[in-house]
Amino acid sequence: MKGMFITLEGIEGAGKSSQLPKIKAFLEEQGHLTLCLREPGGTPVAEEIRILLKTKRQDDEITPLCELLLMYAARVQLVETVIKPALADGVDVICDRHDLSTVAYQGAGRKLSQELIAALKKLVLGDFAPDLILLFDLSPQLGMMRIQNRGSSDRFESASLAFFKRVRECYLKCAAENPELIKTVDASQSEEALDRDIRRIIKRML
Ligand code: Z5A
Repeated sequence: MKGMFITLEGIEGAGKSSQLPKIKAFLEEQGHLTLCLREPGGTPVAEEIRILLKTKRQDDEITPLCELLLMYAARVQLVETVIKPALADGVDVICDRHDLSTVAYQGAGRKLSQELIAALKKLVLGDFAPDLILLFDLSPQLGMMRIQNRGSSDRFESASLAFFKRVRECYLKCAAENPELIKTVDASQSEEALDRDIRRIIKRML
């Protein structure tokens, strides 16, 4: 039996990484084998691309188009070498970010053409898509407050509030357009309440 592919989306600080082990535990309680991954990253090559993408540098700033292509380079490596084989073996895969992040961050955030992103997605991924997308919705102000005490910020964390507002609006628009696939959870709740909501959504899916 084919595994389920679940992706977690939302702005920074929304609580995706905190919920990931809880979702894994829940699926394992139901008898599912589960693999947790993140994007960009998840393979040695993709993790190197992640470092490139997250590092702030003055000597050779990454352009929005270069950023988009690097996201897809990391993604195709992860999808082809890890995600598809795991799903084929019947393992559920939970991924902290996937393709919708590109629509929200490179599309709405960096203002690249959504038509270009859709064409690239078609070329690289074909019809491959998650079975469920959990959208952790949070105001950018609250998200920024949550990550403030992390120390120095990376390339993405240094973006403006306006950038994160565009990202959030894009996520919400996509969720309104795809209610069956994208389930929005209120990420301003306590971790326990969030965990309960997510369990309810996944239970319905099982
Ligand atoms: N990116 C992109 O642009 N395009 C793409 O296609 C892809 C990615 C795939 C990856 O960085 C960056 O790549 C990302 C988008 C971009 N950058 N941004 N922004 P990352 O993996 O380092 O960043 P992230 O995915 O945003 O992770 P994050 O900042 O750690 O957010 P999170 O995982 O959603 O949050 P968290 O780590 O679980 O929680 C943050 C803090 O809040 C932490 O102190 C928790 O203890 C606390 N927390 C968590 N939940 C709660 C609740 N419910 N209440 C109170 N406090 C909470």
